[in-house]
Amino acid sequence: MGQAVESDLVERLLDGEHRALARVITKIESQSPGYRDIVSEIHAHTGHASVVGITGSPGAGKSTLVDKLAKFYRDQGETVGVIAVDPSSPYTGGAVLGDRIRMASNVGDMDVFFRSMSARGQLGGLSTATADAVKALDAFGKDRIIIETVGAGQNEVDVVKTADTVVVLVQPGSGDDVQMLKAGILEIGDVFVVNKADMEGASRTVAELEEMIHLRDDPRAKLDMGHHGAEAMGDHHGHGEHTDDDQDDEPEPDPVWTPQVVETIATTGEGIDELVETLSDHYTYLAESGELDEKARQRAAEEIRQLLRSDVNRLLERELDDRGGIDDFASAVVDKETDPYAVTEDVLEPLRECLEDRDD
Ligand SMILES: Nc1nc2c(ncn2[C@@H]2O[C@H](COP(=O)(O)OP(=O)(O)OP(=O)(O)O)[C@@H](O)[C@H]2O)c(=O)[nH]1
Ligand SMILES: [Mg+2]
Repeated sequence: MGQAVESDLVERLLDGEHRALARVITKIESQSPGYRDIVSEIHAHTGHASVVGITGSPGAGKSTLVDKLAKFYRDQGETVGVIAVDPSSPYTGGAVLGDRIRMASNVGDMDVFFRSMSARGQLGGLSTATADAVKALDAFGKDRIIIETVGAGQNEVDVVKTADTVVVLVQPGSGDDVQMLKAGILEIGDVFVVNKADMEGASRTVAELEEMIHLRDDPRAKLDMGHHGAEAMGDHHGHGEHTDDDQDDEPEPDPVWTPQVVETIATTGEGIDELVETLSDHYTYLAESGELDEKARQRAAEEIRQLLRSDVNRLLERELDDRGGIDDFASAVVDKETDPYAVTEDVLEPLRECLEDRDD
């Protein structure tokens, strides 16, 4: 019976019914019974959308930029789905956020489907839920999917990594922002956007970013930093002099992507067309270099690992409960009746035996 309801929901989603799409994402977000069957069913219908992840510090202008991007794509006749992921707000369990209708410029235009999702307690749960929601939008038939998430912690990195292209939004003037990028986000940014280019310090921020990208992509530049000696001699481009304009005439032996820096004023839409073009260039690069497929494989591997971890964890919790809960074990450890290694050995024994038997 439940199965039939789910299949019907999937069918309606595939038929392009927005209400079904919203319900599926709600089920994914709340991990309500049957959501796994739904995601399993829609999986075969995915793989058509291009997915952009946008991250950056609070108030950098992500939502404003996403609105403009969505509008741009809509004006080109493409359909758009937006998921705003908020890793900081704790999931309240059961209470589900309604679809946020935020985009003033796009209200009533259901081809821009907007949805917010909040964090769940368990580790990695949010990136899995995001990936599943992306699948729902993809299977529905959205051409463009945009994921917006605030911040630069591991959670956000994981969330944004579910995208094909990662955009990091920076606002000018705060050197802190650029410093913050060193912690993980710089490595995964394909396109850096200096938004609020109408404000002071934008060109300086652009220069700082380009410098960091240069150091990241040219190991020799790093060597120069370490030893001001022999290695630097053969280096024909000293760090700090790198400009983006002269890279067109450098033929590359392998297709490599050098992260681009784009300036925008999200409030007026200035620079959006350049951003769209850069995103398109990156997508072309991904497709032609084979990285698109490679990324898909890596994502699938990560999804499998994540699910295995959480499912094994659940089995272990159940096993612990069956054995009277962890408190008794803990007390026994404190009372020196046993120790954590021995407990672990004991609890896992049946599993280990089972796997070893199968190997024989
Ligand atoms: N001057 C100027 N202000 C901007 C620009 N882009 C966005 N803003 C303003 O910056 C503020 C924050 O914009 P949002 O789009 O909400 O920023 P956000 O990154 O989504 O913020 P959070 O989701 O809260 O992290 C708003 O008041 C915007 O109007 C810009 O290019 N120039
Ligand atoms: Mg926002």
